Amino acid sequence: MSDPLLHPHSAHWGAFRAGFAGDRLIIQPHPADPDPNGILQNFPEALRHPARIARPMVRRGWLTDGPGADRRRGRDAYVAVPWDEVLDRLASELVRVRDAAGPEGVFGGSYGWSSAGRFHHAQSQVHRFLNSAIGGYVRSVNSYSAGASSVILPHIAGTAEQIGRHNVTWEQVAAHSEVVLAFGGMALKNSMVGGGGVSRHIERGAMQAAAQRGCRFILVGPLRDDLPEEAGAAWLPIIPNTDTALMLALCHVLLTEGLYDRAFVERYTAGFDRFAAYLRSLPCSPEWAAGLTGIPAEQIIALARSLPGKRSLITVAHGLQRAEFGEQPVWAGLALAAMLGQIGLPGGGYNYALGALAHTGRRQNAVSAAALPQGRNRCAAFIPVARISDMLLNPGGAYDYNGERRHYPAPKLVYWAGGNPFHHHQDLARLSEAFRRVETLVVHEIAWTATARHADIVLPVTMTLEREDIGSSQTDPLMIAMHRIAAPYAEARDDYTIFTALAERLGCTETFTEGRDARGWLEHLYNRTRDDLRGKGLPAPSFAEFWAAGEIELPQAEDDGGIFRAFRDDPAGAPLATPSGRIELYSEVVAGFGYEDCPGHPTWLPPTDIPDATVPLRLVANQPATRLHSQFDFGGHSIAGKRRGREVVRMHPADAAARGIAEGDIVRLHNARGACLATATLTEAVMQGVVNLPTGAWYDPADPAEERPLCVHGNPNVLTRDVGTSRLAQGCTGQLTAVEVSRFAGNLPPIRAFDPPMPAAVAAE
Ligand SMILES: Nc1nc2c(c(=O)[nH]1)N[C@H]1C(S)=C(S)[C@@H](COP(=O)(O)OP(=O)(O)OC[C@H]3O[C@@H](n4cnc5c(=O)[nH]c(N)nc54)[C@H](O)[C@@H]3O)O[C@H]1N2
Ligand SMILES: Nc1nc2c(c(=O)[nH]1)N[C@H]1C(S)=C(S)[C@@H](COP(=O)(O)OP(=O)(O)OC[C@H]3O[C@@H](n4cnc5c(=O)[nH]c(N)nc54)[C@H](O)[C@@H]3O)O[C@H]1N2
Ligand SMILES: [Mo]
Repeated sequence: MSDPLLHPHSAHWGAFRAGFAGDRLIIQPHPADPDPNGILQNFPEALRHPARIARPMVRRGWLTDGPGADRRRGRDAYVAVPWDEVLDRLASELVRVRDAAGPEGVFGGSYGWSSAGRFHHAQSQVHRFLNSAIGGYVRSVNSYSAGASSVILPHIAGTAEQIGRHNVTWEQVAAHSEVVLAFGGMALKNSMVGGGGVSRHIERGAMQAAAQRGCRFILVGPLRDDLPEEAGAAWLPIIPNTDTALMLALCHVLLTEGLYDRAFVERYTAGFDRFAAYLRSLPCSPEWAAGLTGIPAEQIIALARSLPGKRSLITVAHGLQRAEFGEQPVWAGLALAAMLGQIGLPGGGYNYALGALAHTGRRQNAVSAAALPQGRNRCAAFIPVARISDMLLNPGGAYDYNGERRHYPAPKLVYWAGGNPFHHHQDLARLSEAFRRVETLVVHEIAWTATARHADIVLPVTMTLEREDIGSSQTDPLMIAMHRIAAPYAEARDDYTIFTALAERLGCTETFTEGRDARGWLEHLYNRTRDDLRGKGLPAPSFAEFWAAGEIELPQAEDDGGIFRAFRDDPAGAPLATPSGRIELYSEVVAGFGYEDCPGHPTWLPPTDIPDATVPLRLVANQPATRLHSQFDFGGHSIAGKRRGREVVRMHPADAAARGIAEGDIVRLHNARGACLATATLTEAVMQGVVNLPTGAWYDPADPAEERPLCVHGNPNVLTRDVGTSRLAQGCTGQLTAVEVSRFAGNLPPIRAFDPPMPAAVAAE
């Protein structure tokens, strides 16, 4: 370490070194990072921000009336309770629920990104604890990221993991791609982030190198900046949620003009005839698609004709499938790539979600990454992750999922550590209502998120800088020894310390801790990687050496193209794990489910959540550039991106003019589900008819007593719909919805998102 003041650490948004100059926290990106991420600069102000939770707190209503449904959740006062007492109370409550209902009584899905350290990873900790203490918990499956794709892709090609993360690499793009047709783009703001950490941000350089070599990038999407300037992309603005129509029209041109790769289709796909019959019968002509997408027919034809015979790569962003019928663009994009015949070639074919995260487009490590074992969950019950409100509001209710008719479980207690449902979920007024139905809500948090403000028991946890850990992911070549940089805030404890204390009270200490303290676990987790290194005959430093060095470089596997390359090279020997062993352009299995909202081949399904006279604009609620989701929204970098204290909504100057909105005005975004305030900025980087308000501003209800309160800070999830993508996947559809935007003329309500809730003693009765 060159600077003795600075110590190694890592976050999902980058590896770095940190330390104090006096009482000022200094954060320096890892010296090997060619393109460091500004999000790192959220740390200095966040560390000791008053939004941090200082001590254990119990909601007054729960303390006085005990567990049970309670309409005061979300607007109640909190009482500070000493650690020992709060742990005793929580332990008895867990015993009560376990005895009454067993593991089915606890919802422990606890979706969320937590922090980068692999040992203190809160979601792994809570799962391990619930498995040890209760024998399991009701879990959630899939993700908000890839809700639709993770269910459809295995039916038609391979797992989302295989198609998204072990496929075409940035090295291949830089060296081989001739055309990259990027649906939803590959915004650098997104690939800046990777779970477990990222030491080198390589995407900008790779796209620049490809463009300089002559590769043509085409961005299909509503926002011009979804590809970096370095890509020199041509922008094809498209009406959101109409990409499937464009893809089908491109396929139609390839089909009717005989431009598609017949040999590839015959050898590597199944069901082409049925798909082709559909293309012809609708017909999915360029003129038809022009009417839906807003892209002129001549442009569609020219684009289709420009693709064959080149090393083309089709990418489809996660964002496209986080919408109504989100399965379709994922499948139609694959069909288009199949007809172009480049799948499995270096830099060519189909890469779902390339550039969505820093994990994609990279080589895999040749040794295992650190991960905390979670134990065994004996409870079979689960929900698709984005059906949380449905489950809580409708316990026992029936729903469809991936060919099954299922029923929602009926948990009594909900335990959340490392996630923020008031960030990630849709229709937040409905989510509030859902959380009011549970008997007990327990939340471990760093800071007073809206989720914590709904909880009955709020336990303050350390943030990453306040503890030691190991930063590691399956695609990053550096494993980081995350040194402790600062002392814990106030009474905050590590999640592991909290769960250990609960395990003692529940009589499962040995199962949960296996006799190790945190340092002991770090060494244990590290030794797995070390054994792999030894097994490969590579230098394998001891834990003490690793810790002193601050990092270790891991060997990476060959850039082998993953399952598509293997399949192309040897279709009989390395078939895909689909029923036909091929890319399925028609799926008997999916067709057999009989879902009208996800038929047996890529299909144009007209979206229903579309503009009308009252909500004439399309809202794109995408990932924020200045933070990871809601994490450290109160940090300096995130705050600097706001204006007048509110999140910024971008809109086209013509849409603003039509509404009398000027640059910097406070506006109200509204629809039938709710409303929020934001500060308007006018830009032609957003296509006309679209407004862009990213996620992540902390939910800040003006009056939490109202049924559908106004969020004064700019959280778009008060507007989005809580509806699944289809009966197949039931994925999150939060990316898009229809809204109106109006100039806000009233008195500006104050922003209180980052003020801690009032202590009970001084709260108004
Ligand atoms: N409208 C709309 N909504 C979306 C999306 C969208 O595109 N549009 N995108 C969705 C996507 S892809 C995702 S992945 C989700 C993300 O949703 P989340 O993953 O829930 O969002 P985060 O803000 O990362 O939440 C992590 C929480 O963990 C806390 N935390 C961090 N470290 C620790 C720790 O060590 N211990 C504990 N106990 N807590 C910790 C943080 O303070 C934070 O509150 O949002 C989804 N929501
Ligand atoms: N800085 C930062 N980076 C992040 C995150 C973060 O919170 N902050 N979150 C991380 C996570 S967990 C994930 S899963 C990934 C998410 O990766 P994505 O889901 O791909 O990211 P988004 O920014 O939500 O969406 C990408 C783009 O899709 C475009 N889009 C939306 N709808 C449509 C459509 O109908 N058609 C077309 N053609 N384009 C459309 C939008 O313009 C949007 O900017 O990002 C990761 N990276
Ligand atoms: Mo995500």
